[in-house]
Amino acid sequence: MSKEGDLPKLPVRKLKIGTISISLIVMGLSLLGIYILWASFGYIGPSFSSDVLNLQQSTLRAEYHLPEEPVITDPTILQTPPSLRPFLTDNATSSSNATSSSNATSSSNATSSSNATSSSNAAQQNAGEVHVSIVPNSSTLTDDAFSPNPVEVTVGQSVIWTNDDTVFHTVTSGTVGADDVGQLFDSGLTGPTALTSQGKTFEHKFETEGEFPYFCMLHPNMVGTVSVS
Ligand SMILES: [Cu+2]
Repeated sequence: MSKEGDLPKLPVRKLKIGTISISLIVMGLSLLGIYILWASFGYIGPSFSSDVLNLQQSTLRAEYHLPEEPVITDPTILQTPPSLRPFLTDNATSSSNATSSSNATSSSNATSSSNATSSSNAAQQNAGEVHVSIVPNSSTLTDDAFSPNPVEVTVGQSVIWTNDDTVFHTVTSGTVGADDVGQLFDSGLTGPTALTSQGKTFEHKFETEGEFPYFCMLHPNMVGTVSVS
């Protein structure tokens, strides 16, 4: 036992000290090199978070032909976490009382008229406007998310979309990925026409004949058509 233990000890210890000291020197020189580079050039990488995320946003928006990121100025929306913004109620979003009351009246009008839509479409066309409902749970639907679909109007008539769902939707002209998305009409992601919550309405007057497809930017599976004759 003692012979075996005594003999190999000396060379092993010498080898270990050599390896460790070389490692320490290499590590020290590396750190010194990094420090010299940092001291002479400073930080030269991308400043993460905002810069990189903004770049990603604009690149992806360009790739999918989405409009520029909207600048949100409404303090109520800014103070709400993005994930909760679809659930903003009319009371919460109303920075002015006037908007909430007008929303309330328009929603009551819309519900009564959407009931009427099924019974008499002709009566509504006389009024110069046609109502389309964004039906409840429409985020899971496709060409039945908007009712009626396709909606038929004559030149000069307006279509009024009412969000009868409880989540945020958009009514955006064009088809997903097309170059002209939102050019004809777009309820948008912010602003007074944004269909952020139940009862909100968006109106567009159709001045030319044609078939006008539209969709929801937040749920591109939701598609509809306005047929103008
Ligand atoms: Cu939607």
